[in-house]
Amino acid sequence: MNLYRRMESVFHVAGGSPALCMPAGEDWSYKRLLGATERMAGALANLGVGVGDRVLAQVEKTPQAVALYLACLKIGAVYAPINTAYTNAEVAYFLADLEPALFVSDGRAGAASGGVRVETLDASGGGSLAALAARCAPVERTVDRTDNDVASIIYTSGTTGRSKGAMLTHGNLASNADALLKCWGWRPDDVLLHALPLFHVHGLFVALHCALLAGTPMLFPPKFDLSQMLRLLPQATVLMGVPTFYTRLLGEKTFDAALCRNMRLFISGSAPLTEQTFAAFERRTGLRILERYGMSETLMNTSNPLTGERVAGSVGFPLPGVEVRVTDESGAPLPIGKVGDIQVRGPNVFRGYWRRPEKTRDEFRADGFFVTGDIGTLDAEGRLTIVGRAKDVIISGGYNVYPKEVETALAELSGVADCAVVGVPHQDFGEAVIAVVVADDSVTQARVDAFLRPKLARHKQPKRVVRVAELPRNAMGKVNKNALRDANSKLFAADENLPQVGNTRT
Ligand code: MLC
Ligand code: AMP
Repeated sequence: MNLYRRMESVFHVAGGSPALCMPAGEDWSYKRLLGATERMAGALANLGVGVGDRVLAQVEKTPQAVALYLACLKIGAVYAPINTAYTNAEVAYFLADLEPALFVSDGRAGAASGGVRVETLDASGGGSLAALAARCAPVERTVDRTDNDVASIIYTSGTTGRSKGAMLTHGNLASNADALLKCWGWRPDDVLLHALPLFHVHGLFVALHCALLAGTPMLFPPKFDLSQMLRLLPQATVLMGVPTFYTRLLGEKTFDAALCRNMRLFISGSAPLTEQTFAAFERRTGLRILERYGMSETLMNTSNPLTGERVAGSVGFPLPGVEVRVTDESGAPLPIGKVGDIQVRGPNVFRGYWRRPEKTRDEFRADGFFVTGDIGTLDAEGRLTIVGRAKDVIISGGYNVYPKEVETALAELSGVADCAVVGVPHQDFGEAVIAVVVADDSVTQARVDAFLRPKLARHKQPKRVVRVAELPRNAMGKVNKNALRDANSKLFAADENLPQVGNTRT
């Protein structure tokens, strides 16, 4: 059924109790969120957006943005959020690929819409769409949808460096939320500290859905801000974050067990949590971070247990209804303890890539298992440990960066003869993007920064440019990226401005 139908029945019951608690503004009750969603649905209908139409959204994290997402679910439209850091050049690609009926922009200057209708929703929750919603009659009717109907398209890049839209259905979203509510023992008195962005599955589906389907409050800062987090933590019972959240908290001397007095669950995902961070966090707070594993195409796959041993370095057991196997290159399942491709099957697995049937076929096995591109191993108890990635992707602070995309952009800079982009260890972001270039003296860090700024979002831009005489290549002519990673593995080791997790003690 339409996922929003379930949510609205929860909202009616929750009524005047808080839904979104704004650190710098008025709190939103469930009743207010329900009303805002109905008016936003009115605005979308007024603009001619209907069942199956795509809505591309590049909007800041506000209650109005939540109402926009919920309104899309309600009227059967397909919500496609993209990172607010994307440049206008990057946005042009999404507009062309998605062909949305509407583009909701944060109102930045210079964005060309390629003929698509544009409305704005800005960081204060204002803008032309908000103004229209205030004028429109609320729409009460929630459209019928089946489990198989697409609710959202989440863009995720492939090894080719071009983003593909992963089509997630109402059934994918609902089943995954149900599994998480159960596994994480969601309680009526839970208060979620929601500090993630709203344009990825972690913040939009995992975090938001748990709270909305339980009718519990969220503390809703616009982004992760360390001092604000320290102020909000004592009011919260659950935090979901990427590992950078935890290393930053540990880097703060005043972060201690007393601030976590009401916390029952710290959840980490989207990138590997190091055993060092896991151990340092337990020493400081007495609490063990619960690590789980997911991706845009599959939502959440595995989780460490709520009760029972949470093992550092492991991402835990398959969620209820989810099957996980580890195979060799031919697709044959491997025995316990062997390292191979992680494949996933279940109600959480997406329907396919938007307008890319061949790519969809390539990534599924005949028996319905999806090839994640991650490499791992299962132990005798059924716990999964991720040991690496087959896909050429860098995960920086929880954001995926595709080297090919950065290399293609950088190759256009005059003076660059050859280049390779890799991720190297970084205390704050886990991995940092660096570019290794064969180039003349004109190719400085400053010139690379200035050249890439209008082309690529900030997190994709190399934090260091390293010049070499030539790139190491194998007999096939392919760049040996492992050699580049090894040679540059200590590049950020001496950065004293970064939180040193291992050294912090209370
Ligand atoms: C910001 N910057 C980054 C960055 N985020 N650089 C590399 N990697 C990142 N992730 C840039 C900024 O633009 C800035 O550039 C500089 O780095 C320092 O900025 P900051 O103020 O320290 O960054 P901040 O705003 O605090 O952001 C850091 C962060 C944020 C970790 C809080 O990146 C974040 O919220 N990440 C979460 C991503 C996420 O939700 N992932 C889920 C994907 S879903 P300058 O100009 O100052 O040099 C998924 C599936 C699953 O993976 O399993 O969940
Ligand atoms: P995305 O494509 O942005 O959804 O990112 C998904 C990828 O993030 C996965 O394929 C993994 O490589 C990685 N990932 C997510 N959770 C974890 C985790 N707990 N440990 C290691 N990697 C993770």
